[in-house]
Amino acid sequence: TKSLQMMAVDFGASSGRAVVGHFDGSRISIQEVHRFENEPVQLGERLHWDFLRLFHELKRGMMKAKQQLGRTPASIAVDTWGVDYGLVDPKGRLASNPYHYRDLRTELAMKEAVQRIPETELYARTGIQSSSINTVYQLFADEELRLGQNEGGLRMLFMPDLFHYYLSGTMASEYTIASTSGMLDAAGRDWSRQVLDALSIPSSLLNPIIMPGTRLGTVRADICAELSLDAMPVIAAAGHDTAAAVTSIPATDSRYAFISSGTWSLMGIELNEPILTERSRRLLFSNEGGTEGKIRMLKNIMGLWLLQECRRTWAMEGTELSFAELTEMAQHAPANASYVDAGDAVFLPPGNMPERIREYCRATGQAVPQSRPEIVRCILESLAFKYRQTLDEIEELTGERLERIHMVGGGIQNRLLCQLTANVTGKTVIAGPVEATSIGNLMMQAKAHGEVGGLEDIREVVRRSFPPEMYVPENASEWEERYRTYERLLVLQKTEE
Ligand code: LFR
Repeated sequence: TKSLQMMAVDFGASSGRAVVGHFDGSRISIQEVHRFENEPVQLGERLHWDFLRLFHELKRGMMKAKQQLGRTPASIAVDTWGVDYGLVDPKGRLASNPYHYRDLRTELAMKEAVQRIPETELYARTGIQSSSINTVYQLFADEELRLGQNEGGLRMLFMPDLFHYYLSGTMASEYTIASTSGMLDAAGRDWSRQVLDALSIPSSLLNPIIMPGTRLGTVRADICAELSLDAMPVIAAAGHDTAAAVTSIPATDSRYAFISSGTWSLMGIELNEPILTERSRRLLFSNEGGTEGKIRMLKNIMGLWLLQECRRTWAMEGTELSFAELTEMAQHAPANASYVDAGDAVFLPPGNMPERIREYCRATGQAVPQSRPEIVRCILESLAFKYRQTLDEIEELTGERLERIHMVGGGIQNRLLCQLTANVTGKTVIAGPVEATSIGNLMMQAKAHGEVGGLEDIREVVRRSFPPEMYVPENASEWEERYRTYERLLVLQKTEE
């Protein structure tokens, strides 16, 4: 059989990577060729992504991929985090540098927007939980654009679409990334007229929705010349990183929940149709778009962001600690007795995370974790407890018992977190692959090349290629008891109607 050598570029909220993948028709292997930091830039009052630098890193990745393979890859696709976008003018110029979803300008806008269209209706249509990061609130916050009804003729491109545009010259909105916006009709899988109209968001900004696995065109001639590449197809694989990760979950049936673990933890299940009930809204579940028209019903949990931010604060205080060192510290921390709600939006903005965690514990009448090991332990246990809560909620919403948890993504390198997750949920955790997002990206390209069939075939390839690691629950009854305490303290008042 023919061997396909492709490349994927995955931009995460804290780092990015370019990989090459070899697919021989049965197995896929991947090799990282370039890795880089993705650090946001505070410019004046606003928090931005450094798009130009990121585009530069993309090109460096392409150059290194060619060097590694000794020839131009068979195709390229980009995936990124959700919700953010760039605006492009009629001449194709970037009208402004993309904002970071953690920028605070949307907070007021969100309050104003829900005066125009109630959150209940927004949810019933889009299936997306209300959050200040959502594209819909970011666009609503852009008064000039909204009130001027886009007289400048700008086009809005989500981050993966923006990279693809500057690579290929083709403008399109890939379904999985567009589904994070809060502006798609979840069931109809297209832009929601009602939402756009209610918020006066100009539809002239928008591009047609295309499904994952669509070929967009080829890399522009000037970029090929710059990087000495041959003509190379650009494919909209699964533009949303989480959608790409879920595509490559090595599951054999549907009785599992997934956790895509990185800066965020996205926990959920795959469905054929969205759940748009008042209960799922109150429980803060989103219905995002998956590959093959599937729905990813999931909850956004703060994830390793809590730890990344503590690490950044401690580095500024003069102590540089690796994630391995942080976890090692937590292993030997005194028994933990305090928890935070790892779904709480108070943890969204950057800055002084250790103090905010202490403050949360204080305000909820718990012991206040003082030392660094105690804080790290509190974070990891709080994440595991949040996963347990989310699992119970998914079972409630679907009326079905889940058997396993598939954890994928960089966060599974934290083995303590995987084991805690098994302990607190009482379910077997199947961890892997670490590079699920890049693998999902590559396999969707292979699909576009006609070299693999549907989602089931893709998952079989992943199972064959990357044997996962298993975590079996330990000390179940002790953890069950501790979970009951957490539940009384942080769950029950919030979720009971
Ligand atoms: C994960 C992710 C989440 C999205 C968040 C913000 O990287 O894409 O799915 O909710 O980033 O965009």
